[in-house]
Amino acid sequence: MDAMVSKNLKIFSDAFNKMVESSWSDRESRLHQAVTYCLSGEGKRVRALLSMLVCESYGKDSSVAVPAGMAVEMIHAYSLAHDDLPCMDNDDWRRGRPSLHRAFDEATALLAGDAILTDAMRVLVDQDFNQACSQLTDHQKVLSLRELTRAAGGHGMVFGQDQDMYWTGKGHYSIEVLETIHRGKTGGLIGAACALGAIAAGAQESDIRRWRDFGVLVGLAFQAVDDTLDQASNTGKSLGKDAEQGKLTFLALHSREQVLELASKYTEEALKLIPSNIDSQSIREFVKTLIFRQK
Ligand code: GRG
Repeated sequence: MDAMVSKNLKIFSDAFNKMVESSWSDRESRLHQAVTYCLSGEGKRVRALLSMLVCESYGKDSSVAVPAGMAVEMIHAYSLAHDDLPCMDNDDWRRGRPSLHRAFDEATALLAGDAILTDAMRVLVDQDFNQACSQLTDHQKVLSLRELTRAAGGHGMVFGQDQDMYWTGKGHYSIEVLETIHRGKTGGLIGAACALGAIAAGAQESDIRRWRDFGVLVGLAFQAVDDTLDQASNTGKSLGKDAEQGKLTFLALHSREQVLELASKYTEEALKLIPSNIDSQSIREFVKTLIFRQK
């Protein structure tokens, strides 16, 4: 792993674990135990790293983007927990251990997801809850909340999930339908992660827009590669679940080689959007490694 990436991963993990520990330390409460379980899973933290690397490309200290990383990782974690519920994908396994409703129960998993979603907004604005957000101005907080709620709500991730469920098992669909789903489900939040990193760096509006579009394309590439890993045994998820459920995936429309080619194409398109007057080498290298990941 690149030194810049591992440095940021350590900064993020230390701050995130501290926030989880201090905010949900009520060991008697089942809800708090479930929230802690969900947030302490072994995720790759790709979204947080993107926020921090974008911020750092402006020469700013990446710790300014830690609240952004926390918020996107929390929304991501809640979405995985709700996605695993029996009424959605019904998955028993996540991040190499029992999914949240299997470790607790369905009602607790639903409530823990609700709590994490709501508190994802709180980590950005409430310094009594998360000291790290005191580095952001009020304007940056409002911009971040707008970006995040647009990406995660009924016109973003939740819409993508709804479309995914609608099309699952239908057996006929096009690349356009697939892209609409994944722009919402995966691309939107990754786009927000990048935009929030730019907001934390104090970038101008045109740059924030570029980073959002960059992230959406990186998200499409990320999803395409994720689809090729459905049969891999080291992802921490159940094996072959997409194929079993008749999921709408890139692999259902193309060969594995074509899907990986498409992922490279999305990434190339994304790289063209990076503003030219900054030092973007680390983030460029990082998004390229995402195409070759094995989990
Ligand atoms: C339930 C509202 C709601 C939305 C769910 C994001 C999502 C929508 C469902 C999760 C399942 C899924 C396959 C999402 C696609 C995005 C994706 C590739 C998730 C896995 O992300 P990683 O690989 O996971 O970054 P880790 O565990 O490393 O954080």
